[in-house]
Amino acid sequence: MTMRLLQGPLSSNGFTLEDSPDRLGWLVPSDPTGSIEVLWEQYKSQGYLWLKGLLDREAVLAFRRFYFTAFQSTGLLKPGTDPVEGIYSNGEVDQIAAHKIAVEAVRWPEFEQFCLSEPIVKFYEAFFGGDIYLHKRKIIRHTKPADPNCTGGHYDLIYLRAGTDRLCSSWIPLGDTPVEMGGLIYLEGSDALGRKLEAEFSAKNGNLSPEERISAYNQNMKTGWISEDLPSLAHMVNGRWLMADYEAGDMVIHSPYTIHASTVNHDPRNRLRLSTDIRFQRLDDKIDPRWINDWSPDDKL
Ligand SMILES: O=C(O)CCC(=O)C(=O)O
Repeated sequence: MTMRLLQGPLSSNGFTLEDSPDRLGWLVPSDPTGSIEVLWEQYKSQGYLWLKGLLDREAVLAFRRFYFTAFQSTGLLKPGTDPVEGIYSNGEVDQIAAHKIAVEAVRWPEFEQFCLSEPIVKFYEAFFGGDIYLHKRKIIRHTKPADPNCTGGHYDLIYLRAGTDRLCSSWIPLGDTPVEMGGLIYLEGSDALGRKLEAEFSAKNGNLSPEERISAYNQNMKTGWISEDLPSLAHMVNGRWLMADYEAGDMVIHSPYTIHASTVNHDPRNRLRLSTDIRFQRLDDKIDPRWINDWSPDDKL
């Protein structure tokens, strides 16, 4: 892949990422049509797979259009612009209406169809070697330009520890998402660190009630995030945050122990970042019962 200069510093929750080759790098793309054995090897060694062009670009953009069209009456989008562009209005948004649509969106049959579209299902059936299960709790996020609040550094098992750890998260950019738009970044080689942290948390959580023990917000974890201070996390492991210029049609999968986060959307065209994150596992593995319902803002996960 071609390296390029960033258009400005990357920041997340008030912390600026160090722009040095020791601290910042690029995700390695994978060919989704490659052999499953090779993809498994890559997944095990990297903790993620950036599956270039797995999905039909037009289908992804059609869903982006469908999603933002639903928000048109809320003031979220710049008047007179095509919803597929997702250009933020910078104006007043009817928060109550927008919230209602966001809650409905994760329940739309069109969203479920998108998540279970053929390329995704076929990929996971081959990857898991059998019948698969899509967690009902599915998330769609839109991120406004310049919003300083980002996803802090975490690994997903913190929220999913009442089921199997043989699961994969899919992060799907719903539209082109160059680095400047604040897509997901990954702490290189962090699957091993996630496993170590989880073992430490399990030991600490041993004396808590069963309900508390699996909670991401118990006394030993507080927020579920390991840290908002992404530069310090990179220093701690003497490693790099890996970023990518995602395109509509890409899907990244990551292990439940791989540490990831997001950065501020600094898109020069003022586009909203739109993405979904959904989780798959083998049908016959244990399913975390807290994830069998649609996402809702108060589901405490
Ligand atoms: O999109 C984001 O900001 C966070 C997504 C995430 O944490 C995930 O895919 O597991």
